[in-house]
Formats: sequence, structure tokens, C-alpha cells
Amino acid sequence: MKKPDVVIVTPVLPRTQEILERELHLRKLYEAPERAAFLQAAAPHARGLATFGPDGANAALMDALPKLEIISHFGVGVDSIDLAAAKQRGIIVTNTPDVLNDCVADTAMSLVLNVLREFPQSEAYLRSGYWATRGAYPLTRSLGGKTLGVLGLGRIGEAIAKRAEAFGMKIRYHNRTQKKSVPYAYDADPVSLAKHSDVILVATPGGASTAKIIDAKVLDALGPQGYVVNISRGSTVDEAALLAYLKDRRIAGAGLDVFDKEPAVNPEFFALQNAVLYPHVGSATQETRFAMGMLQVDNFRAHFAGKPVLTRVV
Ligand code: NAP
Ligand code: 8YV
Repeated sequence: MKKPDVVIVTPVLPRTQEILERELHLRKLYEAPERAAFLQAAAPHARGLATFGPDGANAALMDALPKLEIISHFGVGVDSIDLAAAKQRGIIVTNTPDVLNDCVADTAMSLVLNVLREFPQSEAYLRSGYWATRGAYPLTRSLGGKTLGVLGLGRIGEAIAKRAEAFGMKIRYHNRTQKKSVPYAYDADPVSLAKHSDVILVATPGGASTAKIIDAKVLDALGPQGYVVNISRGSTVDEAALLAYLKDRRIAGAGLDVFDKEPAVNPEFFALQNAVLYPHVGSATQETRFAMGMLQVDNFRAHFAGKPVLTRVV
């Protein structure tokens, strides 16, 4: 039987790529010397598109592949895909939810720990030889008893809240819709959440509805003893405001896994002692990335076998 034709935008984990190569006729956009010619050749054949993280699909790419039936995306966040354009064209879009909740929540919790306890900074202090020459590292702040305000209490947000509870933190949250299934206090808006929290943790999707949801008003409400942790998308934070508030110590600190421009992070962050910075590693373990890849594969498998896909977004 003829293998279904699928365009793949970037190479994936080798183990996943092997499976994709075995089961599909893969057309590798990332190897194409000339994009327009590649798309022209693929157009009459490509039924699937494999996208990865920030390398999604816009309407122009969908139009260039008129036989497209499915976009199987690697990543739970689908902000790099024009969902309205896909819906309009009857293209199915799938993502990779749930299998990454634990890893991303671990990452978020490590940012909370690191930004309050300053472990990376204290290690750098030791490595610089200062422990011997300047004495003990200054005292930091503890997690126990503090309030974590989760902005976006979804699959990942709930996994973070569970971990934070085990660290003795109190939990509050804000979503557009209050949840009946959780015991946590609800705030009707992000400013109110910030006012009542020591740490505000952003775990919403990216995109227009959350653009700069962390702005100067939220930072003012958080205040000079407050911290921001962001594992969502860089777009959810007004970075210029955040940088100014961190520099002036109008908030105490920030832990960031995501940035407005990745990987070209604004270098003004690098000089800040009160910021802990990760290069978007929320889900970046062998196990989780493989599980995400298998879900991407399984969505293709289901679709090309004429069955319903597993994790449909549109
Ligand atoms: P999810 O289950 O859909 O949860 C998202 C939550 O955000 C929901 O509770 C939703 O509640 C809330 N929300 C959405 N829009 C909002 C708005 N405008 N204002 C306030 N709350 C809003 O998604 P998930 O699986 O937990 O993933 C969340 C996001 O994490 C992803 O979309 C992705 O951007 C990010 N992520 C990052 C990494 C990383 O490596 N750093 C890894 C995985 C995921 P309502 O709809 O009721 O508002
Ligand atoms: C990945 C993510 O880093 O799932 C998401 O939405 O942001 C992360 O798990 C991304 O998909 C690959 O770049």
C-alpha cells in the first residue's frame, strides 16, 4: 500500500523520525534548497503536515498544500498554527497534551524554587570563590506559607498546583472560567490574583487572548516582594515592563522558561541577578519528548487509517 505523503517542517527526535520515515512518505521541508519549488512538487501529494513547536503553519503554507487533511503538531501549545485558517479549510489540527504535564510542572516548580532560594546564583557565588573570600551567601526567601497564584489552571497549571501544595504553598488561580473541580480560591482577574499572591505563575496558552496579560498593572499589584514565573509563552508578558520592574526592584524576581524572541533572548535579562532563565526546556527530557513524538505519530496513524484522531484541537 502507498505510504501517505507528509511534509515535515523540522527534524524531530531521531527515534520518532525513524518511525515517521518508516510509516510515511516524508517530504523534508528543512532540506529543501528552494522552498517554493519544494512546495510546488509536494502540492498534489501532501495529505499531512508535521509541525514542531514554534515552526507551525500559516494560511499561506496551507494554501500551498491544497490536499492537506491533517496538521499533526509536536507540542501542546498551538499558537504557531493559524487555527482559524485550518478550520476554514477543513484541515484537522492535533497537538500533544497531557504526556508533558509532569515534566513542565517540574520545570515550573524548579523555577519557583530557584528564583526564591537563589540556588543558581548561590552556586555561581561558590564557583567564583566568594564563599571563602566574602563569607556565607546572603539569606533568601522560603516557599512554605507563601501563596502561588496560578494564571491558567489547566492541565499543566493543576500539576504545578499539586506540587506547590506539597511544598507548603497556598494556591489561588485565575482562568476565564471558574472551575468547580478544584478547592483553590478564585480571582476574577489577573490583577486581583497578583494582589493576593507572592508568586504569580503563568501557565496559559499563548496567542491573542493572553498577549501581555502580565503587564505593569499586574506587576504593581504583585509589588516589591512578589515574583513572576512564566512557563507559558513569551507573548504573555510585557517584557519591557518586566525588565524595568526587575531592574528597579519594583518586583523581587522572575523565573522564565519562555521569552518574546526565542532563541534571541533580550540580553538585558542576562545582567539581572534577580532573574532565573531557562532556554525553553519545560518538556525537554528524552522520555517526555519521545511520548510527545509518539502522540504526533499516533494522530497520523489514526487519521490515515480512517479513524478519529486522538487529540484534536480543530
Ligand atoms: P490547558 O489545559 O488548555 O490550560 C490552559 C489554561 O489557561 C486553562 O485553564 C484556561 O482556562 C486558561 N486560559 C486560557 N486563556 C486564558 C485567558 N485569556 N485568561 C486567563 N486564563 C486563560 O493547556 P495546558 O496543556 O495546561 O498548556 C498550557 C500552555 O503551556 C500551552 O498552551 C503552552 O503555551 C505552554 N507550555 C509550555 C511549555 C514549556 O516548555 N515551557 C510546555 C508545554 C506547554 P479558561 O479557558 O477557562 O480561561
Ligand atoms: C516544546 C511546548 O518545547 O508543548 C509545548 O507547547 O512549548 C514545549 O513542550 C515545544 O513544543 C517544542 O519546541
